[in-house]
Amino acid sequence: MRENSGAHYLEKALSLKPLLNKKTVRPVKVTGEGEWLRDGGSLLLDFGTHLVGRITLALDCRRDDDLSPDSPLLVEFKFAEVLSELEERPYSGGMSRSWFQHETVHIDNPLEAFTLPRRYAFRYAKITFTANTSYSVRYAGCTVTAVTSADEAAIAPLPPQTSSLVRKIDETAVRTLRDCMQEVFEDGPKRDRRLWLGDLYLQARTNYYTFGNNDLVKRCLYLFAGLPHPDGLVSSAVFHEPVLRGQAWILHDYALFFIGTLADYYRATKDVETLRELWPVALRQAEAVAGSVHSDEYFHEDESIHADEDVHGGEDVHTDEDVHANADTRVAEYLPADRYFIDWCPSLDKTIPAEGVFIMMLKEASELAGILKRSKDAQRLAGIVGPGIARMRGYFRVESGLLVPASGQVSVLSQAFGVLSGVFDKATSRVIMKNTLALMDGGDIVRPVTPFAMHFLAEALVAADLRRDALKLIKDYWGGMVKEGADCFYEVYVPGNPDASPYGSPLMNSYCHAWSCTPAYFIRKYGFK
Ligand code: RAM
Repeated sequence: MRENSGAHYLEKALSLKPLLNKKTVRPVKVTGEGEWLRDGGSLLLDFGTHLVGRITLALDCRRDDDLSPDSPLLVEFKFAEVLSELEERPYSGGMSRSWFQHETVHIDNPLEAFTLPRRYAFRYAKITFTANTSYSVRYAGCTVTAVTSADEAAIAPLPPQTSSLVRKIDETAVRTLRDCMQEVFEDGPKRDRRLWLGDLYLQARTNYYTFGNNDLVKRCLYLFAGLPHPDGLVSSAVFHEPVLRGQAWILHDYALFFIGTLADYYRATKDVETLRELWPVALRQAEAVAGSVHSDEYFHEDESIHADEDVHGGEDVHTDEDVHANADTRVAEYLPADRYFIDWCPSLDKTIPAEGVFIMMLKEASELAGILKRSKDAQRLAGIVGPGIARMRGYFRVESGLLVPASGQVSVLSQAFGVLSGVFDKATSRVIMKNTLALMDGGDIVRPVTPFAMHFLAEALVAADLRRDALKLIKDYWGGMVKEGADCFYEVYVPGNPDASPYGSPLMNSYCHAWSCTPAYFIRKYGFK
């Protein structure tokens, strides 16, 4: 089998499948305990914190004539990560309602303990005995076999001076990551229970400072490498069960994050063998994404966002010479930003964030090429990234000290990814981020809606040497969820708007979401207290 073939990559991935650690957990509170129930009577179990696992329920039965049950028991289970998921609300969103954690089962022998076969993610379980049985049932006990591939013993204690809020944020972040670590790094154990590359990029970074399960990162990289699209781009997500396959979607930021994930993996492990094996996949992502910038197929003059139309005033640093200086092939004037995820914010102009991710990841690729002494690849990458750097410079407006695309939109994420691209010097980066914070404090600026995107804002603050502001952001934003009683960090969080959802209903949102776990990374890497 060839070293770089898909089959070889998949074989490696399968050999790294982790064993799951199991723990038995019981509810801390059972509402309805001691009551005899039937005909719509219900129990509410609270496990005290978030869990992922299978539930086993035991019941006592009573029939007036003291004979054993004469019909099956019909039981409806509703699992919820947060209590509001138990509210009865209409749902008309596009995402399948089969994601709701609802299960109705017939139990033929209610005298025997019953285990639901499917895994659920929850803190609460509402159990309703819906049928008009001739007998009643009473709670007799419940256990959950909680599963994770994370080793909780690996978590180092925080320094004693750490404040209680930071401690709580860290604990919530670590729990979020723990419950998303299963046979792969899942995005959310409720939904999508799938390995997404953008989520992996942030989970893996946090993992190095917490559970240190490097082989799980390696497994996930090999899974993506083993399931490429015909053009060599990796899928944005992999389903590892019930059938192993790559998802049809390609997102360019996610494909590029393959490079960043590999670079971080190498820095954490110095595993040069894996780096060498996966290098062709990493390089392909850079080339294929850059190729789509240049490609005629995608270049429609009338639809393009002309980066330089609006920013060509005298004050701009951008010149056509800059744009073409390093190009080794024909250069289009824009990145197809609609192929980038970046955030669920619907009104976001993604031009600058897309450019930022492109530059960040191409720089990572150049570093890896240097480590592998692949000078031709390094040269090629420098040629590819050059025009992007020139375009990024062109977005800076001297008069406002902000990065603005042709649409004129001022967004937090344009500033964050602009700074993270490393194109601007420290002083300019500080100006950009200070201006961003000022606008976020009551001004008019398009804000991120996911902790995924907020991560990059925090990282940009650190990159601009504004660590105090990064800590304040973590305390305000992720601390906001903690103060609202979160056990894990949510997929989407817009302070003051609990109904925010990309799926038409917060019922569909995941409340333990991988991409939200990065406070533990910041707290532990930078010693935030
Ligand atoms: C959603 C999930 C996942 C994310 C993708 C882009 O389905 O939240 O975590 O990576 O969107």
